[in-house]
Amino acid sequence: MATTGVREYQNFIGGEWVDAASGETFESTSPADGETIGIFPKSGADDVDRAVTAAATAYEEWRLVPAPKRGELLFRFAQLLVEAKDELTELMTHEMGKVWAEAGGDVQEAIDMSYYMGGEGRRLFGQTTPSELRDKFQMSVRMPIGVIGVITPWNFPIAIPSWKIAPALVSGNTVVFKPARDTPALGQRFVELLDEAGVPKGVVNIVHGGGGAVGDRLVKHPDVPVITLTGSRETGVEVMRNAADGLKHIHLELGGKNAIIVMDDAELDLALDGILWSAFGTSGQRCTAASRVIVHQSRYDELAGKIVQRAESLRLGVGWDEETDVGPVINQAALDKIHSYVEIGQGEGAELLTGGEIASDGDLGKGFYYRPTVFGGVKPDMRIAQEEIFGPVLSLISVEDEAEAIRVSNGIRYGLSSSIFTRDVNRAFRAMRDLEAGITYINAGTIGAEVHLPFGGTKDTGNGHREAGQAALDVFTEWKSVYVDYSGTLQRAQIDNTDAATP
Ligand code: UN1
Repeated sequence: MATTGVREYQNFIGGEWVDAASGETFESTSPADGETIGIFPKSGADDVDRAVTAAATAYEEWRLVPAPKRGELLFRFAQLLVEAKDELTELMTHEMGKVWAEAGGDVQEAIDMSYYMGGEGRRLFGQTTPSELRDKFQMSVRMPIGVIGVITPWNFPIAIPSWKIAPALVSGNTVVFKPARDTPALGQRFVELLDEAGVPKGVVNIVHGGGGAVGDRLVKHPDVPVITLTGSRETGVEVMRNAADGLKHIHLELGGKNAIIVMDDAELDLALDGILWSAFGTSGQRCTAASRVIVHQSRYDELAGKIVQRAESLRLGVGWDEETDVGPVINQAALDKIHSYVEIGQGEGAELLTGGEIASDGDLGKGFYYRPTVFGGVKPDMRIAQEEIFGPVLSLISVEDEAEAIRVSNGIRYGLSSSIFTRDVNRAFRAMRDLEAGITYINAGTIGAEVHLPFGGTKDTGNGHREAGQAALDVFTEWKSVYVDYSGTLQRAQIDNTDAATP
């Protein structure tokens, strides 16, 4: 192949690096400047089937490895991530596009998650309870489930794989991992480091390719009992539908339309910092990004003016330049989608306060850059205030009071993150209670979740599961209740318990 200098990558199946059965390939290119990052196998159902067979075989031994040993392997992996942090950070600025500090933060999240889940190897706590009968002992234990299908997005190309693969492994499962088509090199490095950390053959397998061929087969494969997906609402619905016949466990982490509420008593400059960071960090491509600001009418003009001024001072550019504030968006389709929403917003009568255009001056023309965009005068039911745009587009909504602010914040189909800026402690506690979301921030923006608390959302953001923290273990394990009768007689629960004290 005439691709001198460009690295060719392979799938990792059963501990071997292999091409796709079809021999077909695809390219990963940088959203920052169009450079080719690498060439990857364009896999299909055959490749998935081989990976699942390898993972199912490896499971029989891996599930018996003592959990603390499985955890130690994650500690080694975390250490390798620490050593590779600069390299991965740089690769991420090229392959995914986020700016240097945020790319480093993405890697750091994986380091933290791997250490945290490594520690679970010595916990994986269950319960012991008293029995209603004499001479009987009982407990609940977490059991691994089998082969986990891991489907990850491009926006957190190192962090999100760790959120899924680290708890899957420490719990004793094996993995078939399909990284996003836009960030396969980062997915590959993740698996190479796991291999280097000593993960046995077949325990983690990577199959590159698209959602249609690879993801779909994974979801329908009879020997994959669990699918964990972070992606769009539409993909989540399709995955659930396709997995229904197999009664699979499906963990979904989907969209957001998160709002920051700024009340009349807010510290405005603090709110401003939180808004800028949450709306334009990662070019708005976080599911936790703030795409709505709900502001008390008495502070609206002042806040709007400050947001616009700050948005206009943000420097667009490549992520590996430390001067850059906002990097590119992921690809042409994202750029088109973002711009189409700007047109929709204008059509709906919202006021474009700044941005609203593709940035293509100078070197920016080589990548996919969109100017930080702010709409004013937005009504809560407009499409730009309801639908996930996943780009640097912020809608400002004016409200009369706290009750309206909460109502507007909740008045969407999603429920991931939420935030309120206020100096009134009672108001803050009411917001913690009333905001319909998996995450609520007080006096901080909507982004920046830490790895040891549950992460996920209500309503259409997911299907009731959480990743991160202890909650993640519920996705990757099944409870087993164990009863041990040491009385030497047949004791019948609910029947022979007559000597129990009856109040
Ligand atoms: C995501 O966008 O899918 O809380 C995850 C945050 C990050 C994770 C975001 N720690 O913004």
